Amino acid sequence: MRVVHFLRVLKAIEPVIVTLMLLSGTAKADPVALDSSHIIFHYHGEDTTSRLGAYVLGVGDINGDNFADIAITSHSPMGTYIFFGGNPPDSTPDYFLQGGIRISGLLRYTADTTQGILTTTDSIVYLYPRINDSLRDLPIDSIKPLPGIVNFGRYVATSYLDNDSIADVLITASDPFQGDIAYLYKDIFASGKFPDWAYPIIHFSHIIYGAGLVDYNGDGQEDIFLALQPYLDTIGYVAIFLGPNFGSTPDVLLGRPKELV
Ligand SMILES: [Ca+2]
Ligand SMILES: [Ca+2]
Ligand SMILES: [Ca+2]
Repeated sequence: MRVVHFLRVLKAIEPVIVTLMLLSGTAKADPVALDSSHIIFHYHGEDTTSRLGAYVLGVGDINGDNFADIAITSHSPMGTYIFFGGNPPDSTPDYFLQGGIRISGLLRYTADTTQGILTTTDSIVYLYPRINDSLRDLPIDSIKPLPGIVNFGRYVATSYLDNDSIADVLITASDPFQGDIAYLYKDIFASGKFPDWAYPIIHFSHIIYGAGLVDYNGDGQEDIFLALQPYLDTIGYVAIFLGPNFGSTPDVLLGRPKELV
């Protein structure tokens, strides 16, 4: 019987502590009603500089036991801890992977592997494959930015955008002379590793402060959203590019409600 019905991140309360809670089938999905007796997983970073939990993600079931597994990034040491879920979940890391900026969920990223996860560090996106219900300790491939581009992989979002069963990847980066850029790679580890789509910020008008893939208009096709914080421009908004054929300008701009300006 599967006891744990879902995994929920309660909070990353301090820079160096990550607390997770698991709700059983009899518990209500109301964080306000929970007390410390429900906290069954608690992990501290190595010290106050670890910045543990700047990014926390349920990455899917790596070890094939039907429990979702947990990824927690750390800046010191720079990398990502993976904890196998369970009842209770593992309280010591099962893996420590290079890449502590971002991590992706468990998807299929190449034609010759079943699944894997992506991590980012130092402007490189790494692929760790999942083979026989375990992760390889070393990445089998990586993507580096185009020449002159920095902060590659500050945001990474993945989904299946087309019908080839290979995940497609949205990655943000920065051009030091223009501003941030969003790239979309289809079949990221093939095709010469060049992006299939790009949206560059011009003249530092905005900073990309969030990026992801979501079916915004409910047509069954994933869409791209970019949260654009004002920089030299004075107006911030969320830009949405509707799939499956992404254009060079946003299809929808979600601005700040006028009554709040
Ligand atoms: Ca698992
Ligand atoms: Ca694809
Ligand atoms: Ca859509």
